[in-house]
Amino acid sequence: MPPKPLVVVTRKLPDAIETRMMELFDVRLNLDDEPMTQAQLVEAVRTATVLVPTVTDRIDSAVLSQAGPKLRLIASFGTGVDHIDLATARQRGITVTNTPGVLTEDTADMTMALILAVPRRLAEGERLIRSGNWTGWGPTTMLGHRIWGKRLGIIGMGRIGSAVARRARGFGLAVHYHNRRRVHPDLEAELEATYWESLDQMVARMDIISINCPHTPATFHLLSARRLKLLPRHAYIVNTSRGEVIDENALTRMLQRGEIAGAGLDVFEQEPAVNPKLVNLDNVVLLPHMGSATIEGRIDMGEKVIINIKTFVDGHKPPDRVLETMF
Ligand code: 8YV
Repeated sequence: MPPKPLVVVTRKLPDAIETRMMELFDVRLNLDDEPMTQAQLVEAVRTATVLVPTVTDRIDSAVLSQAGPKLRLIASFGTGVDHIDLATARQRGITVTNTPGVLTEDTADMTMALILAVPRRLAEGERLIRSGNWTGWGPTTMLGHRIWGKRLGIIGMGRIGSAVARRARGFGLAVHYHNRRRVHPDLEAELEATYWESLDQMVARMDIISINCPHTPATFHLLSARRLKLLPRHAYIVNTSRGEVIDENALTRMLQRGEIAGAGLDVFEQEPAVNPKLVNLDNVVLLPHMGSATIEGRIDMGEKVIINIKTFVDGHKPPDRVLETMF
């Protein structure tokens, strides 16, 4: 029997996934779940045939340039691939795969939860109870804003954006969107969605903005200080994609000054660091990057990773190959 390929997994994965990997491959697990240092990542790419990183690992050109000749596949555990230098991987003939599709519904649920939580002041209300300062119901206390009948502008109408739109319609939101390409007319009709070619034009007219596009060089600070200023003062922003899509400092300043009504953020520019000024604001709901954090989702992601590795080592094209041109 030929030797099994060495698969290095950078973080703790669900037990069922780790067990199946152990059956199939020669696996180096990270049972402590300590994120790897750059030196540990370099050691991993020098020795492994397959690397299984996550969003917390920076697989940049400095790491990849030290990869050994055995490294053939980076089977990332997650959908976003902005932590991997795809160009360098391609130059070195390393295949990159991800786990699309299986975290769509969970991430859309979390997006919807934030769309509800921020205007309805869910976290503030919860904090009030826990503080012991709640003095009882009042006709004008804890008033938020109605969701029903408002306009939602979705930036990035891919799988997750569409899943958010389906949920949003059930809550009486009018769906608007901006995307690199206009979606198929059938999908637009199903979602009764209004397409905006101009992002500037769209953001200036929305009540709520949801970021659902990937982070790429083209979407870095897509919501720049200039563009954020176009939003109406009563608007809310929700981000379950990547922190880098919004200029976080500019957003924080606007939230502090009341130039925008509020924000629901599951992702940040310098994770796990969160701007302390954001933490002190009442009109924000902050979550620790848990959009796809369900046990079912994590197992599905792990299954995809296994399928990608197995098909690759068996000499076939893995189903979830990532090409630079996709982003
Ligand atoms: C994952 C995510 O938890 O898949 C993604 O792109 O942002 C997250 O929901 C994480 O990336 C796992 O690596």
